Amino acid sequence: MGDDLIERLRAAVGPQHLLVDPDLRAPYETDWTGRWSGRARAVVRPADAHQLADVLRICLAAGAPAIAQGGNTGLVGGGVPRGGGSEVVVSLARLDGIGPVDGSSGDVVVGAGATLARVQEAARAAGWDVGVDLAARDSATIGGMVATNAGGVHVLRYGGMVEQVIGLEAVTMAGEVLGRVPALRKDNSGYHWPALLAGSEGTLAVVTRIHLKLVPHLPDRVVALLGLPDLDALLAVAGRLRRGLPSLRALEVMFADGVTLTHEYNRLPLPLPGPPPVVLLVEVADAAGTRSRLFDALGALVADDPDVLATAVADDELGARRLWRTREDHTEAINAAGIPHKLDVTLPTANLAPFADEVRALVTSLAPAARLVLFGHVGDGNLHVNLLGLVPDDDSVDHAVLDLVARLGGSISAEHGIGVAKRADLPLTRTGAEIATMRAIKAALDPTGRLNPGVIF
Ligand code: 2HG
Ligand code: ZN
Repeated sequence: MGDDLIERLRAAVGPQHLLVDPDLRAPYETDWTGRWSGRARAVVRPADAHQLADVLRICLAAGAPAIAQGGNTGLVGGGVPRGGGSEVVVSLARLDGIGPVDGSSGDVVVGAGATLARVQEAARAAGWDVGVDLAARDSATIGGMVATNAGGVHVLRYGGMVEQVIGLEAVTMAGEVLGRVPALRKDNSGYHWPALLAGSEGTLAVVTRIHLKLVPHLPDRVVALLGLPDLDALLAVAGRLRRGLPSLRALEVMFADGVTLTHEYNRLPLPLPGPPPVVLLVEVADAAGTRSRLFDALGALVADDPDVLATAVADDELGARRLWRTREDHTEAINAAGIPHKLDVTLPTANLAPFADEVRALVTSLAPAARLVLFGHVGDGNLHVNLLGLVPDDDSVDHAVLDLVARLGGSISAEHGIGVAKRADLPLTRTGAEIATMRAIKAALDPTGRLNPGVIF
């Protein structure tokens, strides 16, 4: 592997899209949290699937590992280099086309590098919306969201990313194209590429185009923050809201310490005094003209609930956005306080409250100086465990937390993936036979193991 690789990549994509200068490479070499970082041999930015196939073939011929990268908003180190300069980062940023929204079937074909926010904008302009939404929408790309099977804040209503994908096109390390776009709503002719590639974290093939199923745009929404005494009470209220509100779109949990940290960071006034020990964010959304009905329905369920200590409700868009800041600013507030260890876990609903109690005790006993911030998508049983004040390279607390998750019947990743952060923990929740089968699938698509090596396994 010599300069020949660089020259061939340069010829494939054009000189301005082959970045070798350290300053130009830098934004692609460190993840958003600052925890995962490495040196790339080069960053290459193909314009389309053909150039991408050339790039991958060139890397394969030179024996150079290739790492696909979207918006670089991943949280498990799966999209940045980790070696000492042998890997080529392949940025999908230029594959950012957005096709016309098909108003009759409610779908759209987008390039892997299109950001979620741009696709949302295009969909909403046509009366549709993307079923997945998340705080990193301005940077996160649809391709990256498929590769990680992203979740976000509307999973309880629309499912995760894989459920939005009608079909996709992807390129293997050998430069072969898999899948077709546009795809067919129904197609049982053999293995389903979206099911295989969603959540494969760039280890099997690089997604280039996605045919997305859209959902109706629901311009009227009401958002409420409910203060509660504890997680058991929150889960009881959440159950009543699920049953009573067909328009329910989000159920998010926060705790007093995280809410305080977030508001010290964003400097907005606390929406609920205290703040209360546990805060539930509720969003209901429906078609235009339903806002007051939504407001009344939510109000009727919450008003006399003996568990609810305090309420803040917004029935206008500005107010709704402001209440969401309490939840969505958590990630930035945590990062501003230090480089966190981030664990993203799911638990069976019955074990959410025991987990929340036990994880606090566990962290206190193992790392008394560490700061634990918990929040997440309680409607999906998904908690984000953020640990501040740990030594960056010491994963012992992380392993203990994930071990607790496994003992309580959970999963060590709900929506962020395994990346490099949790690969040592995969056997906690996957059997030897499962991991061997995953490795066999990997070997079938990428026999020499050059595509995003070291991720998942
Ligand atoms: C969210 O739910 C994201 O906001 C990020 O999944 C979670 O920062 C985190 O731990
Ligand atoms: Zn999340």
